[in-house]
Amino acid sequence: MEKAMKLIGPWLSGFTRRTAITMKLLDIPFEHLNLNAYTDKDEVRRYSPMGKVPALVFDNGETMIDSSGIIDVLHEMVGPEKALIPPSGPARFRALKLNAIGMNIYPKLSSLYDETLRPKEHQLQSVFEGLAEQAIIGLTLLEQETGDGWLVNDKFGQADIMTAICYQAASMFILPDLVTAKNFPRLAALTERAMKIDAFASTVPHF
Ligand SMILES: N[C@@H](CCC(=O)N[C@@H](CS)C(=O)NCC(=O)O)C(=O)O
Repeated sequence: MEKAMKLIGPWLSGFTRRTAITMKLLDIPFEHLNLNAYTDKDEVRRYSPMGKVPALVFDNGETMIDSSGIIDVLHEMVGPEKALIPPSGPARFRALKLNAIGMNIYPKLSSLYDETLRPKEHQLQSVFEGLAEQAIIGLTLLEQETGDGWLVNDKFGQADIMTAICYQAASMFILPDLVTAKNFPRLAALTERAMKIDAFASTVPHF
């Protein structure tokens, strides 16, 4: 029997989550190891020596970290027809451009969370505000690019996945007062559409 790949990381990590959603949509079976980079450090390092998640252990035993590289390999495995990003041209450009905005919003949300872990006397309001401002600018850019369907070629793909992951993390957990359906109606609607897709809905973290 072929050995299933192992995906290491929790759904609370948006990068792990996008990798899992991709694997589910591409029908690539995997075993999920729900290990947290911070609270399960030693176990994570057995697979991912730097302690980063996601890490994917391929069926040949090799391990890769970083969701972008992993997803690139997964897309190559299934071929351009099934890949969740257009193979070339303006549609690919748009997908990469919008996905990159999401990929740069998410670390701001993670840093905002990390700031809350500091003792109050070591927290800086200016740091909170700076990070929140950058996240909001990114979400505003995505809101402006969102219509009634999916973001690229009206096919659910990588840009939609990262956009909806960012909107959920911001609205449900990190910036619930600022990131609301009232302020970002198109992102809220896009996320609602994504929630109808099992691969997406089945990976919502317990915020
Ligand atoms: N660019 C990486 C980012 C991965 C990342 O930062 N993961 C976080 C969890 S969301 C992590 O591993 N944190 C632990 C650490 O940096 O030590 C990717 O796309 O996979």
